[in-house]
Amino acid sequence: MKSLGRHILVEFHGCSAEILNDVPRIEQDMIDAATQAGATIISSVFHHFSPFGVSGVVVIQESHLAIHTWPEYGYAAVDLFTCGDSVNPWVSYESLKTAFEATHGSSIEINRGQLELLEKSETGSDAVGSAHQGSGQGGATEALMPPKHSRSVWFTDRDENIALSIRHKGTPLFKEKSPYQLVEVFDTFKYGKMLTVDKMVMCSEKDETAYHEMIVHVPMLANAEAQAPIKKVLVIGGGDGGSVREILRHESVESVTMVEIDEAVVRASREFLPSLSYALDDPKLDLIIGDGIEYLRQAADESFDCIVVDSSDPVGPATGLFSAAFYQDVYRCLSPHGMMVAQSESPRFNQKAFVQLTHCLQDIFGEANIYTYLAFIQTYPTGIWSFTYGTKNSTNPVRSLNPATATSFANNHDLQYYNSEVHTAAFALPTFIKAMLTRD
Ligand code: SPD
Repeated sequence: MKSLGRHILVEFHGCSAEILNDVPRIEQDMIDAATQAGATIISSVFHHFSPFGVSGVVVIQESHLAIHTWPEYGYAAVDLFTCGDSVNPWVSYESLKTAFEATHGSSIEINRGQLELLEKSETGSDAVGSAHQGSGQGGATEALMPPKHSRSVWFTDRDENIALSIRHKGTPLFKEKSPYQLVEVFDTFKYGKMLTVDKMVMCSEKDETAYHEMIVHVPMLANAEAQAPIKKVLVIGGGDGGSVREILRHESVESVTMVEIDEAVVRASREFLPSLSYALDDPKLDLIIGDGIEYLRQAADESFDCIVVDSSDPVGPATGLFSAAFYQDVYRCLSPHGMMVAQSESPRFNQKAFVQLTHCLQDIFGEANIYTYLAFIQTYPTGIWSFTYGTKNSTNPVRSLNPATATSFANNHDLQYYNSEVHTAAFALPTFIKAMLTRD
């Protein structure tokens, strides 16, 4: 029976759950399956769904390949729709079955647009000129505009209710399952190279300055004119090097110790984020690959003037960096004039961690010695991010600022986010955030 198209509806069962949740991989598998079948790729759009699943379409000159996956069931529903004789959809079927490691697949084929049931309008096809290769019309559009493959692949940082998606170029530049987490680097369209761990954004080339300038210069400049200079700094986490880069701008600093648990983060950053990681080669830095919690447990009392907790989010290896035991060690290891700062998550995206960490620090440092401040981080879900400053010397981080010193520091170092006005304003909390932090 002659028809305009062949539509194969495919069920793949027993597939690898990991593959079925991997957007760039599925996109590549679908593109490969189309190419192997003899199709010409025009465009692809792929999305990740929360908490699991991928949907996507590869538009081909001869129609389309579409997919939706349920990794939790090891199941993928695939549509293979082709027009004309130049493409064999069964080649795509076999290719995808292998790529998804399916234990079995089933399918039905439907003829779409059966010619004996159709009546062809002469005016329509001649006037418009069909670019649809399989329709047999050829056409002016096709001759003048050869198809160009455009991709639309998105990284999504999300929980069950909120997500932030960033479009990237598809295949990760770096992908490694370290003993601690999945470390990846993506090449994004708007934010340059972007480092992620366990599918959460850590930093990107184009907006990392907001995070690193704010986590470092707020505490450092608040204490810049204190009687005892800040000489010894400890960074927990921070394997990309951004925090160390900012700390080393301060001339009083004599040494920085950084304890990063995951050498894969350091390696990925050295290779793909050189504008941050160059600081990791500074002679003032002692870079330790190890467990920051254990390091502090064994560190001497009062051994650091400033401790920066540049952690990832409170899942996996960073969970302990949100605990009271860890911050008791932070307090103990600070010199009498010392202070600390921690990234304390998003008040909206991770309200529980934000509130719990603030209260935990208040219990350890005293409520009057803990200050929350905010910054806009465009690549983090909700865009609004918090830092928590704790002082052992009762320095108020707003009143102690010398605006002239902060201004000339920001200008001299060509800072992109921090300035003296931002420093002061960052401590002004919206009412709903103050309310979150109010203790019963
Ligand atoms: N979801 C992002 C939490 C912040 C993690 N720290 C980023 C590391 C940058 N040095």
